Amino acid sequence: MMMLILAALAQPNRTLPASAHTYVAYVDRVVDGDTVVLDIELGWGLWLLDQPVRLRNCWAPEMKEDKGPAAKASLEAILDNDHEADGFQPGAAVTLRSGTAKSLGEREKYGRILGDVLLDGVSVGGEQIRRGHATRTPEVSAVGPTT
Ligand SMILES: [Ca+2]
Repeated sequence: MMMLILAALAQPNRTLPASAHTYVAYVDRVVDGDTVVLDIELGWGLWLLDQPVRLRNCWAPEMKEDKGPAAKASLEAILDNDHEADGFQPGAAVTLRSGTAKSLGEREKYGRILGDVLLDGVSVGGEQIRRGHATRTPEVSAVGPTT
């Protein structure tokens, strides 16, 4: 990855794609109602493992807040890889979508990737909002590309 990052820095005027990047990823665990840890498959046998991903445009209460644990449980229920077995099972395959050219490489204030996570084509963050465990946050505090 470092080589890729250095190559990107050496070409500051390169044209960024207009469309989002889309990756296959697998759910490792749920951190809270709006953050998951994913193993992201980049292609060519390359992986980004254990990446905290903040669901874009979705805000759920912190774990220390009253409604935090319920929001986490809801996201675990959505992303559970085995609904027959008790508790949360990791490994569900999801689609991770980056931003468009304007927001490519977008990360939020704690350095987490900001992305859209889709399960069977449905936005996981949107589902959290529909279930009443999160609110939409177009103003989520992004700090822009880390490069
Ligand atoms: Ca289960």
